[in-house]
Amino acid sequence: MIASRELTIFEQSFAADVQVGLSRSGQKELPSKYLYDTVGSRLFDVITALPEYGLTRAEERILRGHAAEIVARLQAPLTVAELGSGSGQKTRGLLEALCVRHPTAYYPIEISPAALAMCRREVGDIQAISILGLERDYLDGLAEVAAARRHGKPLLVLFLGSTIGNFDPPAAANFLQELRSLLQPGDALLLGTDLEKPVPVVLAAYDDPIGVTAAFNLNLLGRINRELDGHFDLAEFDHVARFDPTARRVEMHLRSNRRQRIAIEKADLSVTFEEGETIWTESSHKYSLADVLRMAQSSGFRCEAQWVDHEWPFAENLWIAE
Ligand code: AVI
Repeated sequence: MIASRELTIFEQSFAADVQVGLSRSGQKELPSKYLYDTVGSRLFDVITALPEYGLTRAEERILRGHAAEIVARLQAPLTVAELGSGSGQKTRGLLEALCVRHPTAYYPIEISPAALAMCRREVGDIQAISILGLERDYLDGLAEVAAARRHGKPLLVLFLGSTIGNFDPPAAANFLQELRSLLQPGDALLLGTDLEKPVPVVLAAYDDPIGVTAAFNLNLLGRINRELDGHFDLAEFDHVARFDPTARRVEMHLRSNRRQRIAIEKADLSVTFEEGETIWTESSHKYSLADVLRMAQSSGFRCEAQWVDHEWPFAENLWIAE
């Protein structure tokens, strides 16, 4: 039971997730969504600029190089909803190409108000765009956009950056099916997926030599200290990136470098870590092009086109709701 006195609703669910995840009898886990507080979001932005992390640049190359071609395959006019817009930087070229063709309403959907503000600054000067930011969970925000659609105007949903890879496969399948259920036949989804690549390349992307990804991961314990009165000593945990070849995913863990007991006051929890025991904090699945086609089919879409970056294997996939 978590003491609810003086906890905000957000703190209560954060505390409950921490309590469940760290009390597991086997592998301890924390949900990766908590990596993204203000500090974590800034660190993630730095990750996207690291030479070892080619994912974001690959997607930017595809969107820049093929914006006209992508737009030519879409109906006009349409409304754009972006799930997790981040700064809006990589979407800019695509939005420009859409707005040249037709005035376009753009709904960035983000739980972070700071990201929404950044996104408005980044794309607000595009001619003929109207921006309506929604501070919501992805599917709640999308449901709102879909409910407000006028005269059957088609929707383009953007889910970029291979964020789908942070869901485990059953959760990804559920998410895509729910997303599809909010759409009408003919609506489009542009989905970014990071592709399989040599294991050393993947591992370097999630364990960079200057330690930005380590800081991003450790910040989760810092956040528990700050927001839930935790007592983690960050120097007693190490960032670890592992590749699981069967699941085809890279995993981030935080490994306790000694036996220790940690109290987290607002989660009403005192938890023991053995030396070498880890907390699993994130998975990032890597796909084949065939995986993406299968996912489209099993969630009620057909894959209209795939654009692949060969410098950093990454695919931008245009799916049409059937
Ligand atoms: C947001 N997401 C797609 C990133 C990824 O590559 O899985 C998060 C990340 N974690 C560590 N580095 C980047």
